[in-house]
Amino acid sequence: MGNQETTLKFAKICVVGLGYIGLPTASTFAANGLQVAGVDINQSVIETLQRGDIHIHEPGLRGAVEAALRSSKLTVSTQTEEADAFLIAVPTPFYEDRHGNYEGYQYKMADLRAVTAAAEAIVPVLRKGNLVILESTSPPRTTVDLVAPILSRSGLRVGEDIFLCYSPERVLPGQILRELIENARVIGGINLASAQAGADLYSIFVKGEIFQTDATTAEMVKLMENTYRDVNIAVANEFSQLADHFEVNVWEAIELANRHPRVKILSPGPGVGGHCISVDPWFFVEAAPQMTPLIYAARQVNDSQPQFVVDLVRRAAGGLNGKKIAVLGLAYKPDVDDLRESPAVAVVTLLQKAGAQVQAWEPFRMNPDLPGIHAATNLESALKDTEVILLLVRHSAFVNLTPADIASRTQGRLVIDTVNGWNAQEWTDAGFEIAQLAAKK
Ligand code: SAJ
Repeated sequence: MGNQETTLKFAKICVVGLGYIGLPTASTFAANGLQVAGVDINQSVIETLQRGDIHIHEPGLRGAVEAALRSSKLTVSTQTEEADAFLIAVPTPFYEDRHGNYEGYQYKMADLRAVTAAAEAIVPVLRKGNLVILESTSPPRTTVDLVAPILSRSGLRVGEDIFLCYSPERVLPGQILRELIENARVIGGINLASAQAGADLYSIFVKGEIFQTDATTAEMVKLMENTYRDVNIAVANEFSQLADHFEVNVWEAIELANRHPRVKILSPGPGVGGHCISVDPWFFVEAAPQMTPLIYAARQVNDSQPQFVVDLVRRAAGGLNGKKIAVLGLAYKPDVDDLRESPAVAVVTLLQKAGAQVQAWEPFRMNPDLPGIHAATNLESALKDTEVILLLVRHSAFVNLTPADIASRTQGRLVIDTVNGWNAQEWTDAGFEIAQLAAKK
């Protein structure tokens, strides 16, 4: 799409949804001189922010939000306000209690109620010349078929009186503040003028390249990125199941295969979690179940990894009933506090169902508030009286634990490493028995 001059000026923006994306985006715009109204329907999020605290863990975010609030460039409330531009960054999970069916296959369905509510909340304050940008990961055509019709209830012509874009966030949790600025950004407008308006807004702080396209392409780009990663992790996980079957150390095999100049196999593990990669591929499956057998199969493989880990533990420990197991890590991936769709949580649940007594230690979430899961308050209490030490998340703090650190805290001598966090030889030398995700037995 070509460039087009616009005279849009952005003095004030309103960011709807103050989660992992909305809050860093709001504070970054504020740091760049814009007046930012941050909106969240969750009163406790607003109260937390107003007392100078923060409800999510992301390196550097606390300081950025504090500075933005102190400068009064960022204000937070539960009410959507008039602004020059609106960013919608609300969750798009799937329904827990509703499934689609295609020829006997069950698939998950996108829950777009938060996007709908956010768009509806903007309608009463919308003015001519405004720009609205949807950032939430969404099924193809959501911007055109869902958001545009809602905004047109304002009486303003979408694409003429107001501009509308889809621009996916692509930042990696743990590096959000840096990637927001440095990553390339795709801006999909419902027409050329909208794409240009979106590019004008993001160019305020984005240093990466900005690409303009149409809204549905931008939606697909986002889903393709995460689906690509899911499928690639699935093949790594399937390799781990094969390696287990053939009694091969999967980590060694992957390292050797990756010496090939065009091969880059990702890491197997307890599964794929988080609110993106384990969710987004379903948006394609739901939109076209008859065209997505590969994407569907990848989801099945990744979702089967927690059970594979539980079977590994059962074999290594000689049964699960009554076994005392210390689980290290509940987060969905290393060095984040996010437990959404976490495979580690799925492993704990399955272990407990099989009769194991699990104490889980998650240093990034002291109070994980997971019904039925016993979370220890520190490493000592997790390890107390344990028989098995099960490493599920490659947190830096866990990788740095030595055999001596564990030996001094427990009598347990069976270590199970599902993420290649520890050097097996070191643990064996220190008198531990170590089982790895797919290794020689
Ligand atoms: N995982 C593996 N093996 C690997 C890599 C990851 O098992 O080799 C697991 C992780 O442990 C985790 C899950 O996959 O459970 C997803 O982790 P991730 O680091 O791959 O991705 P996310 O979900 O934290 O962030 C992704 C990113 N997308 C891509 O890399 C294509 C990020 O850039 C997106 O912004 C984000 O999704 C999003 O919000 O969509």
